[in-house]
Amino acid sequence: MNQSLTSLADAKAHHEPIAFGDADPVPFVQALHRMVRIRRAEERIAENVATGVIKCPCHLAIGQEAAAVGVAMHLRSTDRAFGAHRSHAHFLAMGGSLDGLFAEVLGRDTGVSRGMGGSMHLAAKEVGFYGSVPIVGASIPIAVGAGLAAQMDKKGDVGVSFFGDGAAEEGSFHESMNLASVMNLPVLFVCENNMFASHLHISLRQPKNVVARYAVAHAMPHATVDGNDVVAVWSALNAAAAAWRAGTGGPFFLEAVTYRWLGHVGHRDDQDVGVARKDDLSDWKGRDPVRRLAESLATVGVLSPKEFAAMESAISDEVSTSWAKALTQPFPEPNALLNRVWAK
Ligand SMILES: Cc1ncc(C[n+]2csc(CCOP(=O)(O)OP(=O)(O)O)c2C)c(N)n1
Repeated sequence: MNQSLTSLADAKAHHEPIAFGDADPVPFVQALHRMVRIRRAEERIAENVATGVIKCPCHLAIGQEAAAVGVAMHLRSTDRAFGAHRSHAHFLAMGGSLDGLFAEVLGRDTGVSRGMGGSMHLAAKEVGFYGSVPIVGASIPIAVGAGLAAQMDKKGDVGVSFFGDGAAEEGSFHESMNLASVMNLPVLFVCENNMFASHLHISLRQPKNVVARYAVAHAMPHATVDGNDVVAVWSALNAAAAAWRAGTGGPFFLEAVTYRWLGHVGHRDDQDVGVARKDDLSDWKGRDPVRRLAESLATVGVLSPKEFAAMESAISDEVSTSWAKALTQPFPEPNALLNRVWAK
């Protein structure tokens, strides 16, 4: 395989609108809706981290929306997906409740983890998002267990793990890849390669910037795509998803090359903590997954700029209403701290 990301890692490349190829553009209107909803929700969270209204650490995925949404377009509520510390986008892409997310980051009792987990402990089992685990690499083996369960249940479901390039440096990642491969488990490994682990660029941590080389080592089918191109992300999974649903699918490794617009944690852009960010950030903003998709949909005559503006405005209203509601929600009772330590 090509051991370098070449133009996929180039901030100045891939600014053009997205090509649909053989894909029907119509379902991507819904994809755009989900991506804008994630962006607006995270912008609202960022503002409230900045003012101190939100007290928990929040890792934002602004700029990475296409990877989450392109994968989620293939998923169904009986699948079991797992995320990590940066999972607002996965949760919302799969259809998790905006009210539940906002209440959770505000520590309220109606949050998806009853206000006990904050930004990094999200779950929405009703849509197949089983939980996010902020210990880097920790949820990857859990997704493999979900893949084993799916294989035994024979209903064509898949276990899914979302993680970053930094997580590929954990032992659990390699053990998980090996087991999924040896047992031919239906597991989707989604590496969002944003090229940073906290503040360290991949060029300072790894001999190569392609994470999919580990899929080669584990004899696993794989694809490395522009993670800011939702059609590319979706297309890369078509064959694997068909095989899972037919009950014949094994593991697949998807590397979505992307970039986060904000820093590792919080609302700042962290340009001062890495030379690459200072040089790259404005160009990566030009590779905006939302703008590129909106332009493509306009070009093929499926969503006009006016309709897109109306979509954005309706989403902004929904986000404002949901945020205002979350602020009125009660905090948990203090004794809940003890009552919820063990599951009964
Ligand atoms: C086992 C473990 N080590 C270190 C940390 C601290 N930590 C949190 S996120 C992170 C970087 C993760 O990078 P990556 O997996 O690429 O995800 P990204 O933040 O880029 O989305 C680190 C080192 C942790 N949470 N867990």
